Amino acid sequence: MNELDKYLFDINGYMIIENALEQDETTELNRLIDAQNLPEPGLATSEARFGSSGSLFDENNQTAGYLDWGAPFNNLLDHPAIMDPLRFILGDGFRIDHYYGIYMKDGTERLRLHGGNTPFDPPEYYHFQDGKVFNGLTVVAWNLCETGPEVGGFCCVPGSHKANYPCPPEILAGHEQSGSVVTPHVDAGSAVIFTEALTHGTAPWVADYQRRSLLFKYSPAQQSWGPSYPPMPGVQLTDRQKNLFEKPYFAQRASLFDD
Ligand SMILES: O=C(O)CCC(=O)C(=O)O
Repeated sequence: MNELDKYLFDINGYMIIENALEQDETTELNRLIDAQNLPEPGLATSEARFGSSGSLFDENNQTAGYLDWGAPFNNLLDHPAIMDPLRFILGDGFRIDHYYGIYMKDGTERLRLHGGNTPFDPPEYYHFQDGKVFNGLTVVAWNLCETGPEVGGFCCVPGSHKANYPCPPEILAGHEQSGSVVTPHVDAGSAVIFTEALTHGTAPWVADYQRRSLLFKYSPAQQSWGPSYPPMPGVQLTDRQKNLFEKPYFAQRASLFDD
């Protein structure tokens, strides 16, 4: 994170890490998803999710989701391209809170705009103090295909993580037609990092290829968004990857970094 990256994240509430993955990494992730023979995505948001880390609200329904589908998924957990941005956004000791995939077919509906600084939502905040940013739940969305204004996908109201007024109904209703909502162009292999304090959602999908994104949601060390924690997958993990599965606590937490 150089000074420009910090400035832009502070004013926008999101950033794009361009071409974080090599093309063969994206191809392999897509191949592993194909191998699952998932049902066709539906037109409703509820039918456009896959591979989640179990139920957030049911302790007895905890599975490892797509992290059980092979090392390429687990390599994304602490991919070198995201670790410095996440340290800047969340501080050291952040943890994987939950994760799921999004797949959409031509015609899959939008997801309403949500998040935003006002009204205040305790686990989803953006705060600046003592020369540092502090954030709650933060998302790394790995794009396995191209998304953007022509086709749909992630959209947001840039800067709304600092909003002092609730998002007006004209913007909520108008969504991507409103001039305030941006659907950034994001290439396959790039990652969008955004604070959940940002007003964001999904623009409807209108492409002849399937949208695929892998959403990893991280919380700061001391916090959990949901009542359950994702289980460690049954594949070999590095020590640092294992640390990301630590339960929420702050005191004496191991660093995720060598320096
Ligand atoms: O389409 C996206 O990438 C945003 C999805 C989202 O905000 C959500 O699943 O809560």
